[in-house]
Amino acid sequence: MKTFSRTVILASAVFVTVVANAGDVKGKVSAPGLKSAENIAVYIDAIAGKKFDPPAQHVMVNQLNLAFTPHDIVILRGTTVDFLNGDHVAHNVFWSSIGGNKALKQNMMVSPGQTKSFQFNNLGTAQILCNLHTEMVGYIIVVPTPYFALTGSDGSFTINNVPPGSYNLKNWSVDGKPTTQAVTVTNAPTNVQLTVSK
Ligand SMILES: [Cu+2]
Repeated sequence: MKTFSRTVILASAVFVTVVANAGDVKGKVSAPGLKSAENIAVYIDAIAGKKFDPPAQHVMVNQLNLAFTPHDIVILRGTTVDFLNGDHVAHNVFWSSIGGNKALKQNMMVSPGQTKSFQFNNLGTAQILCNLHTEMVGYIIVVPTPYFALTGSDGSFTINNVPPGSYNLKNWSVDGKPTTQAVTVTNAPTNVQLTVSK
């Protein structure tokens, strides 16, 4: 019996080491009054004195079965998004603002099989729509650091590899009010609880 519990403890210790690394900011968003705690963007706000180069890696948003797939993405400012049309019908992808700035509106026709790319150099959220299919909607959330995550269906999230330091943790959701909370990241995994409401 003694040997058995020892084994269990050792096994759990190994498990924890594997899933939780130093620099991981893990947490859970509770979203009272919101439609869902899923697909809430959680990110570390701009860090004074730190600049992040536009990533070479593009992110793809497919237009598949008359839906933007994935429905929501969070990207570092400067990221290029490839809008692929995986359907057999044309789509007219557009957004009327980014972060509320209407000067950043964009409109592009994407033929079946075609990809149109766009580099997002401004912070804020773009609601992407299609002129031809009113049911199509998605969100692109452009943030100032590469330290971001989207919540899962239960509101949980993990932001990986955050360097030790003190930061402001922000969030964005379709129907909630964005909040800011301080977070201190050390060499141990950090746990945070967030509440987002209307
Ligand atoms: Cu469409």
